[in-house]
Amino acid sequence: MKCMLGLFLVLFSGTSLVAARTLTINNPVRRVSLFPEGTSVLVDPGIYLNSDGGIIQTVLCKLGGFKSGDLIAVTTANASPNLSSTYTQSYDAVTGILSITDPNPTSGEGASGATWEALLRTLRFYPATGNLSQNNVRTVEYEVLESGSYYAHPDGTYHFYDFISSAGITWPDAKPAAVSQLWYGKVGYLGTITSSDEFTFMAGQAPGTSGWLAGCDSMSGSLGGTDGGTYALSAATDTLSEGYWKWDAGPEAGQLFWTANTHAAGTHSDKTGTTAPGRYSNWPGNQPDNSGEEDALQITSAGAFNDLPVDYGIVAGYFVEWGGMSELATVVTIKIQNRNALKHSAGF
Ligand SMILES: [Ca+2]
Ligand SMILES: [Ca+2]
Ligand SMILES: [Ca+2]
Repeated sequence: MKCMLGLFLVLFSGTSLVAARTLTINNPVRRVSLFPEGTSVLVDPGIYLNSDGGIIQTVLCKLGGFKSGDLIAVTTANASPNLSSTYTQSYDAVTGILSITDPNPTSGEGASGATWEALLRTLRFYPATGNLSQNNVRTVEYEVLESGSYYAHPDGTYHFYDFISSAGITWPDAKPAAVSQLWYGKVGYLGTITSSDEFTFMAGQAPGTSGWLAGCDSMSGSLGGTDGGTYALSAATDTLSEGYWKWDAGPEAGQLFWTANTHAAGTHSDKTGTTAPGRYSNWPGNQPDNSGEEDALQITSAGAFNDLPVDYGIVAGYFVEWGGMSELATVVTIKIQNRNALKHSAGF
């Protein structure tokens, strides 16, 4: 039986990418023969990886709509990427995800986008025997993960981070600015930190650089609880919420993470306090000090929490976070469709 497969390549590109490498499919529609059965095919021998962005650590190739026995893998049969001496690849036959990792991306060949591009051009699809004539669609979704840009959050989703340089930006301006930052179409928010691991990851986006986080102790709404409130710059609000530090963005919006032990209305000596149960803080011994009137949270250039005036004019920028994603960012989707099925497309 002669079998023919047509490859239909469909692009779903993101918008307003932040420091991200992107993949572009070379040929949106092409057809190849997979005869005889057992023949494999290069998914896209001309795939293009742009030269912008950070150092690539991992590329995930997710085979969707796959049948038991399907396989995707990279091979050096048609290219000679230097990465071949260092990369590892692992295919999960249950999820259909191929993970290709450079174990030493910062000093190895991972710094070269051309090397990764050459390797990805060798990605090959091996259809399961006996499934060529079935009316189904295979997809291959590429996800390029740059070193230090993503974090498997304890909430079970992936979170992405970046530091946006914006010298002198105030906290009230940084908060909406973070929302205007998109990661593959996902809306960002001013950074929130719920663990020491996340602090390390967040601060690692800009070592030695000061930047705003979403913490605030000038909140409207309920006091001291675990929810409610949002930033409000008014003397009355500040008096009531002084010393109660909450996150004012993201999934943690309204969560209390720190209460000053010496809190009292109008009292500003809140250097000693208590991290709320299950929350995280990273104040040094002399902070927060509410020196003058400080109601907004930063990571200092020394790598710790500090409270600052909301309109403090010499912070270098802000940390933005994208969270709650059930999957990693999608770069490209390729549909692999049985040619015969085109004649009966109502089934799709
Ligand atoms: Ca967070
Ligand atoms: Ca304060
Ligand atoms: Ca301070």
